[in-house]
Amino acid sequence: MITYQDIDTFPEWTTEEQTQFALAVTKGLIMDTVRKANSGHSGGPMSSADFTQILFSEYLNFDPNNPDWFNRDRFVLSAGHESALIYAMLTQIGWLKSEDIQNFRQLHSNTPGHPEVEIPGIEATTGPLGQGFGMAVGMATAESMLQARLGKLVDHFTYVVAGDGDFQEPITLGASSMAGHWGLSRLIVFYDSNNAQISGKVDRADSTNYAQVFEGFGWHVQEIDGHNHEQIREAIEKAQVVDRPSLIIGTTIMAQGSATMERDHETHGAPLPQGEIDATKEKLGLPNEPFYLPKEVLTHFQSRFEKLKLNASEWNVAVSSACKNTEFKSLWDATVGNKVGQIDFPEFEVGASIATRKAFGSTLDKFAEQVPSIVGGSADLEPSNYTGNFAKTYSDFSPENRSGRNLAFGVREFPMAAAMNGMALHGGIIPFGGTFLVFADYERPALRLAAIQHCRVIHEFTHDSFWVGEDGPTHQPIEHAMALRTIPNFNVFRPADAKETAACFRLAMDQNETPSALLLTRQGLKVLDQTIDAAVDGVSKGAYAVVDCENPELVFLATGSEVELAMDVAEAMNDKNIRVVSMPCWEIFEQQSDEYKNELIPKRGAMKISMEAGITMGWEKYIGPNGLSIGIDHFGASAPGKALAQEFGFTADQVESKIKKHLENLL
Ligand SMILES: Cc1ncc(C[n+]2csc(CCOP(=O)(O)OP(=O)(O)O)c2C)c(N)n1
Ligand SMILES: [Mg+2]
Repeated sequence: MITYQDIDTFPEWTTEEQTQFALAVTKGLIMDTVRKANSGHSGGPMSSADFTQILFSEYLNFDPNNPDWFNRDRFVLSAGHESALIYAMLTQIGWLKSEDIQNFRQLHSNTPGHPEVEIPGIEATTGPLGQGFGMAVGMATAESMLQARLGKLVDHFTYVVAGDGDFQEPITLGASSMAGHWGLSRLIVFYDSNNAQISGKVDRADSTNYAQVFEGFGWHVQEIDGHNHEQIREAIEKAQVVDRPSLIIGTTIMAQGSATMERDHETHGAPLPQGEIDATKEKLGLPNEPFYLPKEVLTHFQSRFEKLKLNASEWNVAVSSACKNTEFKSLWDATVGNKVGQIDFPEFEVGASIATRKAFGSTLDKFAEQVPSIVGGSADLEPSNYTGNFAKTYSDFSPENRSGRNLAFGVREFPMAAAMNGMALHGGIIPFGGTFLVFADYERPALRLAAIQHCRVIHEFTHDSFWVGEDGPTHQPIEHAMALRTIPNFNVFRPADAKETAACFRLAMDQNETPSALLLTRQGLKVLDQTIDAAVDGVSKGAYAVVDCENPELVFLATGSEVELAMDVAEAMNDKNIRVVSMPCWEIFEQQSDEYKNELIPKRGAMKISMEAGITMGWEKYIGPNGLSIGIDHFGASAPGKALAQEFGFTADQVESKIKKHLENLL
């Protein structure tokens, strides 16, 4: 066996010998990284290492000088716990330094426990199993959509490494079904099938025939020995040319290469014992030296770099040349360049009764004409979400119609939300996705990951309260608005009328670092008597007065449909000095100056009353100890919306008497 002692003759070794040694070095790095942190995962990275090393050193297209190069292949480590593996790759590329991997899992290091998107070379934050897979489907979708519109300047693969846990998560199945339906032929997934997971052998929990399942989804499936390098290369090359998404199922061995712990599931989430590491290094022909990474291995790994750099610089020239055409340039700037300029708004007649979901549809139609990067669709609630006109105008994205801008997501809320994150991370696209607010719970893990990753995604959540009516308690959101507000870096908009809806949509497009949810009504709401500019101005402060007075005795804080209610109550109580505040977005309001916040909602001297058709928990923040919350702290019921409003105390009369009673009790 060739060992480190022969390193001087490294250039004379066969390519396979060089690859084998580089792989041994990678395994050494993985073991040392996890050992030094005394925390992390060793077994999985070692079983996925063959595929990943070959992919990175022989196939992956990137610009060594620029991790953000737009046309790079995307690589998503869906098995995020295998982070030590990707950090070993990034160290060999040169985007991470040896110090970085020695700081694994430490505060402010470039090598956190699970891959985080802020790190150069990391495409997506992964760790919640299955979501990396879902995001990769979104990236491959974005690539295909952009290529249809911009040509071969967008032309790359999306690779995934996924483990048993990813495949057991149902989101993977939903996302794969979408990918098969859309024929995403540039998506290539390696399944590290190592028959080990945290609690033991995989066959304790799973006997699925994934080859059959994925063939059923319309994928191209190959089954290989995941440690056989020739089979890996052949499988990648085959996967690159087939007309369907590809699954390469690699049968692998947990902790492959270790001295005595191969196949042991206990290696999943722990450093290998130092004695085992020493023995493994000896077995692999490595010196007993921590973080051993000889320059010969780096040179071997980087042997393609000149070619890769040339390729990227030729691409830059091709972009400049294509952009000489002004029409192309404006499309390029609007998509890849992420430029959203001045946009015209739809018009809404003051006093007309328009459901905010319908206003969303009109706004979408108007904006989509002017903003080519808007793409998206509904999780099979097209008529309810009012995205049908968009679908008709821009047609469904499909294998035959790559330039379609509508995504018929089907009833796949969680895969939809994860794919939207992938599209946003890919860039060039502003994705939107619609469903009922009550089903935001189905998407929640992806909403959270959108917020963590600073993704600009726009979620349209209609049927936003008990006002849904007859569909009953299963379809009536109660805790949802407040539950969404608990997610950090996540904007929850609940607009009061059609104009506010358009303004919220516009604002959401400018939130480059923050996901947005628009909570919209099924029922009609009166269009407020203000200009669109006033609505934009008001919404951009998060909260503003729609009925104002000086030195208010009562301040009503209302969102969405309850703004109209608040205005009716204020009119009925016109013997009092009342300010009505429409509060479409708490998060944006919180970003305003203290002066503005305290002026609009005085801390003292005025009684604050919140009105929102949702749980009251949370409103204490604004109403203070003596305030009153009009809300609903129990599930709804099946009946017409108006009957429910009566039943749940949401008529102006009932609210007025509650307020009066509250005032009396305080005296
Ligand atoms: C959604 C989700 N559930 C649970 C976990 C905790 N978890 C991390 S890895 C893992 C086991 C995964 O097994 P496998 O993919 O086979 O990884 P291997 O042990 O082969 O490295 C679990 C349950 C998680 N990260 N995400
Ligand atoms: Mg496994």
